[in-house]
Amino acid sequence: MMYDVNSVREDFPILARQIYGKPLVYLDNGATTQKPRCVVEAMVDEYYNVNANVHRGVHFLSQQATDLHEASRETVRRFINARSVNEIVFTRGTTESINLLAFSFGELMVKEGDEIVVSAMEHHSNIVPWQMMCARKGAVLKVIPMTDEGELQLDEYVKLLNAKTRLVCCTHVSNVLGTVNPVKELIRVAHAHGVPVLIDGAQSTPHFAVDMQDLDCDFFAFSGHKLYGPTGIGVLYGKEEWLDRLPPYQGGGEMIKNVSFDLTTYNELPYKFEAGTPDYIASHALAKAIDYLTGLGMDNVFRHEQDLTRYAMERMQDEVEGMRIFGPAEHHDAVISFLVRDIHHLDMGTLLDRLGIAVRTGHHCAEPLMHRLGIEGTVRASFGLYNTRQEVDALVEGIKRVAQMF
Ligand code: C6P
Repeated sequence: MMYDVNSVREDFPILARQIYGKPLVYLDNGATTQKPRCVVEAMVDEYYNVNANVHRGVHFLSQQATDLHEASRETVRRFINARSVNEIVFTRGTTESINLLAFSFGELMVKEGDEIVVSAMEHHSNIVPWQMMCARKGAVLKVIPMTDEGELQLDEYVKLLNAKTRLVCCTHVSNVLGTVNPVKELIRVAHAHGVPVLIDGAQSTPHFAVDMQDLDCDFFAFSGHKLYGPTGIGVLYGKEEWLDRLPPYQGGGEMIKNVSFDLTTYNELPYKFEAGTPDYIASHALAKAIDYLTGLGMDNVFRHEQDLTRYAMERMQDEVEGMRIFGPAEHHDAVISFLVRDIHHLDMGTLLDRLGIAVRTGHHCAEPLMHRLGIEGTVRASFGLYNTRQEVDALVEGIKRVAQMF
């Protein structure tokens, strides 16, 4: 199938906007993606025509809303090829998914002196919840180091695993470097040591197909808003045998079977982890976003974005004097972090903005990675399925123009 990016763009009204009188060039997809019409319309339609609380009412609307919510869970299951809908927990996003796991896993599995392994290129949301849990339990955080090129050092990783290791937590794709980590290999090695693995899929799920049964990870977290879906919804995938054993994270309605002052029992999966009214409007709209993505074809999306990334990296490297691109040459996803000479990232970002080009600047919520690279921050262009080669051209010309001003 031909991928027609111009017709794809028509599904995203915001892309027609002008910024400071220039056409918007939106290259901040790593932070959040724009929404196709079908996603926004699904939300409006449900609020106007179906809205009622789920899992509670005998009345028609409540049942209809419940059916939509549970059908969305099945859509997510299919999207990541999980074995069962019991393995799909709706959360507010990647951050909440990881906090949920850090609490529940910590309660059940971690004691003083135990070790949790994370990588040098994690987002704060895959570091801080583990630090908090380690502080609570007296456990220790260990870090998989990386090379100067931005690839994890697998020989060092193997040496970190021992009888005290309880969990390995690693990002699938770095939100700063674009590195696609060899997570299947990380998981295989961890399992050989009897250690379960959490993969942070916030930056992989929007760009290529993921398969829980093929990866064989024990836990996987991602956000709806980076996946062309709404804000406020995300997913924690967990193998059923793990989720069955783990204690609940939050208490309240929905997550219980029976409550009395003497004894409270918990609901079955996945509801045990979903206290309170879920964002059933967002779950339905997330399913629409997934349908939209799978309709385009994840392989087509991947090929299109890889083409843009290669093209951008080549032009930036060849044409901009003093260009420094962070991250590996191979296994590089649709994220390009860079600095030009000694131009401050904030200056570059601000001046690109005046040209209508939206990029992100700063530490990208990965301060330990910045320390490792010996820098304060970068400028980051991140591509989505609606970006074009013309937009890459605008970026490169914009960078050149800013560079001339300094
Ligand atoms: N990264 C970025 O601009 P939330 O905020 O919960 O949806 O996602 C957190 C998160 C977790 N892991 C990775 C790898 C991420 O990239 C993010 C979010 C955004 O890079 C916002 S800081």
